[in-house]
Amino acid sequence: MADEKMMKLAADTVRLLSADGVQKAKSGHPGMPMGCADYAFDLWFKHMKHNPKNPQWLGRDRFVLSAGHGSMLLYSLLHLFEYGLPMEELQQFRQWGSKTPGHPEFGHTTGVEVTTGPLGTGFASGVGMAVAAKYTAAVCGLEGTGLLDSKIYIISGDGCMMEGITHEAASFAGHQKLDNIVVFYDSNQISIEGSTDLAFTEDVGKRFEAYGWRVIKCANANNYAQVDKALSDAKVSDGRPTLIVGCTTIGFGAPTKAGKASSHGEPLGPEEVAAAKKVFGFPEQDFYVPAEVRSMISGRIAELEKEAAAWDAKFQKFTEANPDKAALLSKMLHRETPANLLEELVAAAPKEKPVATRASSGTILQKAAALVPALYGGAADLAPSTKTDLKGAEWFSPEHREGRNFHFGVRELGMGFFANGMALYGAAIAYSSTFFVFSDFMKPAIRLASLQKLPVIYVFTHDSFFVGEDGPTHEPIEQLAMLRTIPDMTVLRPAEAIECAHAWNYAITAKAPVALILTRQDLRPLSEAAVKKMAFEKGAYVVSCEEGFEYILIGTGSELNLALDAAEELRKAGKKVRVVSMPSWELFLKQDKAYRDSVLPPSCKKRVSIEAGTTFGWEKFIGEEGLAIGLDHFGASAPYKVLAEKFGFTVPGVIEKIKAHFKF
Ligand SMILES: Cc1ncc(C[n+]2csc(CCOP(=O)(O)OP(=O)(O)O)c2C)c(N)n1
Ligand SMILES: [Mg+2]
Repeated sequence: MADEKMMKLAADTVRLLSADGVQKAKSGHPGMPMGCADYAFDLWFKHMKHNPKNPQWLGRDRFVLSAGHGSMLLYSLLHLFEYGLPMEELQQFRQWGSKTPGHPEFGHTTGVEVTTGPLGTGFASGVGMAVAAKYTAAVCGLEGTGLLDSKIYIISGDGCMMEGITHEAASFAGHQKLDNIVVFYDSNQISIEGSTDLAFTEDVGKRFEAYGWRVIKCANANNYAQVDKALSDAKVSDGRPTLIVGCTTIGFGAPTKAGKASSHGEPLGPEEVAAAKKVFGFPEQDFYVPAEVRSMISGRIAELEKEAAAWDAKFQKFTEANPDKAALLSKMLHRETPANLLEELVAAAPKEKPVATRASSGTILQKAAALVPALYGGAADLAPSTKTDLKGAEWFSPEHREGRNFHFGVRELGMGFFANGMALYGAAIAYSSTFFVFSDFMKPAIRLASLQKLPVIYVFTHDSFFVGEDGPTHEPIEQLAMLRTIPDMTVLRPAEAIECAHAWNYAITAKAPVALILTRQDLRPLSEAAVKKMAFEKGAYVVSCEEGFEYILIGTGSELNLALDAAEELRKAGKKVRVVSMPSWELFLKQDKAYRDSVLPPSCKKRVSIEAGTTFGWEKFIGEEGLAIGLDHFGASAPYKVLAEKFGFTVPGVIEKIKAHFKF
């Protein structure tokens, strides 16, 4: 292994590459990479299991840069460790089309395990990865084999520690004794506005001790021997997650800006960069990598490759000795689903009597879980209401890592990120559930799931004012619109049990985030004739129609029944009506114009949407002359039947609005 002098030279290379990258881009954050270079280089060189020749190697540890603004740190490491990120990419930092965007983006740059930037979110995603590593090892019989004992190495800054999300994630990780987590807290006591003393004075170490973490102090994390000792200690599990409180100097080595907020988020300036190079005895040349550093790292990469090859051989033996377990792991890793999943789920759906979609969802989920081993998840303390428990399955805990049900606790935001991390680890289609109104608490996680196109499923129940007595705090209004505005997110609001089976089928196979919006109140099943015509995957389809129809009523979820009943009433009044079920805007908008026009012919202007939520955005489907029936004010506390009357979500209420709007 390399000597201390070489380790220091390599760390200096990382910090100067980072400073150069930011300087060339004329934008970015040099301070954090310069401060963390010693720790990060030692981690990547000596401690972390990885294989640059095969970045997807299953046995690898995971590296999470929760302080995502320090992206040049990660890019410099990816470059030096030959992850296929050439020097030209470091020189194109933050430029259009480069592999080195401002913050690390999963799926964009090889070796980036998670998209980070919103502070604290990487930390929480890392906790999800740690869960997935434990769970996958346990269910696939790999516990204790050393084959799937990945550690999750996270770097967080002061900002991460200030964010509330870190509390939820650390609290959960401590409770679950996730000893495969090692967080380095880059305690440089600086953030954008200056010293952390301005706004943040708690003892973070004590806080984490209270969460049940082991806390290792590293008084000078710009010293090789000290960081190496901290890492060596951290790697040996004591049954708890580990926090290394590393005291660093932001902008370490910058002669006038080190230790100051001015090194946080802007280029150091050419003179300061040149002076820093002098400090470290580097030539003036930009993006300079000493030949001895290159060869030292190449040597290490070859060793890492050998270690991975040894793992492969061991894994091969395991596969031969345990074909069933190996097959299960493969199914999970590939997120395999049976070809007849939809038929199976439809068969499982309760059809005889009116049921709430949350209840049909619960029944369908049992079947789905039996057929799809990668599917697992839980609720934020609302499982009895969201119906997401898997019957007969254990609860995940330190004693039961094979537990397929998760008590995420009352931590919606944390839950959202844990699901992201589970999906990022691989081998998971992760679901999480809560009341729909609390999707607000999960928005940052949902957004990042969408940005990363992660296979996660949100089970959101109690989806409208029909919640009733709990009142306006618990009655979603604008949440549907909120979710529908997120790019790459699919929102499904099934109208009854069979649509719900289709929704689960879609969600499981989507390979991207999907929200299931489900009711608390019972919903009448569709007629057999309507079920035959069901085209759920197209986002909208005709449920009932008369020749020469003049009106189209569009219903989603619980309002499809209302649309059907109102149509009957209109027909009694001599009007010709078509009723459309529209469980998903996104899926409908993906259809070609011919299909869209066949469901909503442009010639028919008398269109009505009915949805128990804000009318925001419905113009897209009903046109300028159409009528959007919804709720553009908060709900109220009363039995839901009373609210339906008061808010006009009854057949007479709907008819009255239609008559007034279309003047007949
Ligand atoms: C959720 C969130 N809020 C605000 C920001 C903007 N921001 C980026 S870095 C930063 C300061 C972070 O301080 P620290 O973690 O100590 O980083 P350092 O200055 O030490 O590099 C802020 C506020 C962000 N990225 N994410
Ligand atoms: Mg800081």
